[in-house]
Amino acid sequence: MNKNDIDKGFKNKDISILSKTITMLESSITSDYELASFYSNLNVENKSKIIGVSGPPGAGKSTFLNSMIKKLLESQKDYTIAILTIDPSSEITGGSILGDKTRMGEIATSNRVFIRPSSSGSFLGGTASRTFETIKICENFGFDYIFVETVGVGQSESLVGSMVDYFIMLSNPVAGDDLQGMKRGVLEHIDLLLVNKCDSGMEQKAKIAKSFYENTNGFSVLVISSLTGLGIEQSIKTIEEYFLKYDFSNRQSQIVKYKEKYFESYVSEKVSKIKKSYDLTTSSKDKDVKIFVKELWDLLIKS
Ligand SMILES: Nc1nc2c(ncn2[C@@H]2O[C@H](COP(=O)(O)OP(=O)(O)OP(=O)(O)O)[C@@H](O)[C@H]2O)c(=O)[nH]1
Ligand SMILES: [Mg+2]
Repeated sequence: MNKNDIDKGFKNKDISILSKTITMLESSITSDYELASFYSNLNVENKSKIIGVSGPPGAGKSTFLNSMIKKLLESQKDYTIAILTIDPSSEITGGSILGDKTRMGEIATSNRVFIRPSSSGSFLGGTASRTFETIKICENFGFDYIFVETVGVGQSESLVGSMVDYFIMLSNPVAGDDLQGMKRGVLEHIDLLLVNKCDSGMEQKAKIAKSFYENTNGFSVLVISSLTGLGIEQSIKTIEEYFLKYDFSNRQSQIVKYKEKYFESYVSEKVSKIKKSYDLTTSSKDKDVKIFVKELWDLLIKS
């Protein structure tokens, strides 16, 4: 596939060409990667709404996306939607991705929906780097909405938070449980917290969780059930209201913020890797520090 094919495919909204372009982006063949990444660097005026959906494993992220997007497709007859699913704990297609597709069965067959697992590299920031480029390719392709589903595990989540316009966190209907384990870097990204599974006897607990979250943090909180549909329309309304006021010209500064975060986590991951091989109780001399920095430098240059 060459540049002409991709240009033509994007113009004709050919999903199979989009799919192949993302595969090229994930390829270890340099020329493939370079051609595909051209489309992630295009600076076109685009209005895709980019939304992160995160939360602990099993919180109901995929089920929520399924019921919310189903409603969105019904109400807006011309919307096109991309869903990227990331599982940082697994290589390319393992983990919960099979579960994600199954849970999104009702929308997966729509020709207005594109679902794509985002591949992971060996490095956490690497995962996010590919995901960022995939988002940009989807943006250039021209989707109205791009959703990024990510399992809530600290650092990668915070990186995803910095690359989206709106960040939704799903939580279980038990107050405090999920947020306690969450890093501060993640909390600052949350725009909307959804207490899911407010059904089958959990209604009271979910309401207590809602007021707990509302009082402790500054973001909006809704109780929902992705199974019964409770609160789904309200969720869509909240998201759409946000985008009515959203300044898309902020994108550039958002990209800079994401890149800062990416560099930081890239370096800090390398630092912790080397730190493990040092006995910090004994090595405190300048000489040791220099060796440490030299090893860090070598590691950064090599990767
Ligand atoms: N009772 C109830 N169960 C739900 C609801 N939403 C999801 N579930 C169930 O929770 C389980 C996990 O749902 P998923 O949508 O796969 O959750 P997830 O957060 O995408 O999971 P991972 O991608 O594996 O992290 C499934 O058995 C769902 O049927 C809900 O609103 N109410
Ligand atoms: Mg899922």
